[in-house]
Amino acid sequence: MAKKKAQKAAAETGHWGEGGELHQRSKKGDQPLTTNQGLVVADDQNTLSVGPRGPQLLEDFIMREKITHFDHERIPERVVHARGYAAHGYFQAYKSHAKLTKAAFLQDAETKTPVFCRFSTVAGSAGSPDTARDVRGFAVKFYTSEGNYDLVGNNMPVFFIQDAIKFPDLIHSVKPAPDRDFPQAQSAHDTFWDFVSLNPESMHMLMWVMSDRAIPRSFRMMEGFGVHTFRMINKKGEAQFVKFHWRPTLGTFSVIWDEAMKISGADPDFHRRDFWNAIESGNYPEWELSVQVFSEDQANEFDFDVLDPTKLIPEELVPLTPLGKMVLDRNVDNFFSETEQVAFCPSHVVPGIDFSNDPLLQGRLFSYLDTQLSRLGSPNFHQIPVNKPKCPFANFQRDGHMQMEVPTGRVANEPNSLDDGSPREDAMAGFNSYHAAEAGEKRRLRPESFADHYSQARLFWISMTEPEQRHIVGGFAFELGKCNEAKIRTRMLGHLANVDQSLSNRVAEKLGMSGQADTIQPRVPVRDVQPSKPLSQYSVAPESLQGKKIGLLTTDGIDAKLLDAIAIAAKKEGATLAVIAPTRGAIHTSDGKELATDDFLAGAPSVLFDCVIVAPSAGHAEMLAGEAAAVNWVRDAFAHLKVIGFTDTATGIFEKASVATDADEGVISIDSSTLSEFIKQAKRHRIWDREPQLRTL
Ligand code: HDE
Repeated sequence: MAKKKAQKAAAETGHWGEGGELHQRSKKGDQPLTTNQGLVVADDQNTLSVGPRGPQLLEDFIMREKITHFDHERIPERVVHARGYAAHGYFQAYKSHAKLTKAAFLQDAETKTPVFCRFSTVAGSAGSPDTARDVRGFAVKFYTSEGNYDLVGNNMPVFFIQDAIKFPDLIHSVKPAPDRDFPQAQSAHDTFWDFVSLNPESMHMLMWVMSDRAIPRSFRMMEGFGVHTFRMINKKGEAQFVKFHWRPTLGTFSVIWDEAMKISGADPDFHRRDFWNAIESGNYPEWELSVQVFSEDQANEFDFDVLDPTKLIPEELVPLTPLGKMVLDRNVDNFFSETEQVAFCPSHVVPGIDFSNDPLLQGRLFSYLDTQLSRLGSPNFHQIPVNKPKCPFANFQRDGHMQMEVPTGRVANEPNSLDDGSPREDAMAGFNSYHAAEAGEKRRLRPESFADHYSQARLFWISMTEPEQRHIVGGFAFELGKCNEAKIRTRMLGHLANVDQSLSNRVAEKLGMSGQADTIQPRVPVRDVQPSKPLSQYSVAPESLQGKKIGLLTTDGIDAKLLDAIAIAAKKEGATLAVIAPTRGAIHTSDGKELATDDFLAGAPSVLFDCVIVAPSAGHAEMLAGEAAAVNWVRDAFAHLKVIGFTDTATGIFEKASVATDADEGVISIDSSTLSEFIKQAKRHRIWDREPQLRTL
């Protein structure tokens, strides 16, 4: 009996080996630890050796299997978009879109199509920080009843180049230089700006990349775009051109550049943590999918070419038609199996959706399958669960590395007369390419209709609010300031002058290079353009705290009433509250209750929050004011244009931070009964008017 008891205790708490190592043993009925062959492992702590201090034996197949598998854990990261994060969810159409397309997943409002959606940065490696200045990938795999449809887009509606043949050059220019292997995850260096300044077609995209769009607040607060013109085809065979748009329900928001750089250090996982936590807490991110629908005749009337991926279609010209909603409601079970192994491909289409002749898109139709063959190591990667269609699929493709299926029967060809059960063609339900009439000489020739590189860059610039323009100027000045070659800076200033003279002048001034812009002759005259409001994220941003994070810096003895009031207000607004104290252990409220903290001061600077409150107890206010991290909390929050609430006890910290407690409407004295003004201001996201006083250059 005593022996049995001792055994039970050992199984639960572990058993200490001769050398003081812990052996945890499986309990009866539990899955024991096994090798990959199913052999139960008796000891996972010690390699087989000759005596306890003797040489180890090659015979130890258990140790060798484990180490061998570990040695091969890594696969090549994606050559672009290596850093990414994904989740499962569903897409549901609002109604039937049968007039537009015969795609099954858009025929009614009842069908819920499972999706897998991956967001990414482009330039950085898999371990690079989330808040680098970059384009974000926005790739969605729809597991439809007619096969997988992949909409592999970005968070910007245009691209750097017009022809796929330039993609390797573009990417080589932005990636770390081949000799020194830096800088990581940055476009702020000579090779990138040398390349783009020699490719004026990049100008429109550069405006987007230097804007706030390149430093999103959250994946949940990003727009998505299909970029290229695609076709939708209905049952009658009628085709229309479309451009795809994803709009986040929460609105489109960004951080400030100085903040983005600091977040990179404070929390390199800022976006993935935000995304994971939102889904875990049931705040499922949502996007509306819309299309701009236009005919070929309409397209011929536009003063830009819809096949040119450096051009967008202003919504004033073609408004959005909403199709349905995507909700992401389930985090992955395993990052590698799902997020890393997912293979998106623009050529994964379904009947009712087809391509256009956009030369960038045509190149992409080749690249993805090709790169995935080497990344995933086998032509059978479609059998990996995340890639596998959820509808039946069957063909005569056979064998290859890592064949997971066991195809039966002796026939692996068609036509055949030996197996009546063989999969066969279906001329009606099958995919039929749109019967576009094509003719022309076989040549390498860029269309003349692609030659206007500045008008839409200008359209973007004049559509921005003043703060957004300031940030674009700051973005260019920062990036060009990191270029050592003066000729690259003067060349870029010349291009910017073609976009807008004041833009060029302002960037030149910030660089200390006024009057030094090169003269660059546009290939075709720059057109007169009218502003397009939806291009500006802050002209249309909702005033809301939904999905945002309030940081509360406090100490032991925090006013319990105030804490309650903040927690209630945060909940009502759909925001998250994070309690930050000087140390990580629990603190006590003024009424003696224990309060768990969410993080500690040194590990949670104010850059991690959308708006902040500083509320130390009277007894600890002086101590907090003596902490540089607390002073920086206020200084940074102010510099990042955040709304700051404070209690009387916090004024010492403000003095040290040289932030006036009556600086502007975004610095607000609060107590438990006067929170509403703080909430009202915080809903504005940032106090834009504060910026010119803080950053003159
Ligand atoms: Fe990609 N792109 N791309 N791209 N792309 C890849 O495929 C490529 C382009 C985009 O989360 C690669 O599996 C070429 C535009 C996203 O897994 C590769 C060209 C747009 C993702 C590739 C482009 C994109 C990729 C690398 C120029 C927006 C990540 C790994 C013709 C419309 C998908 C992989 C994910 C990934 C090639 C340009 C979006 C090498 C040749 C334009 C979101 O195949």
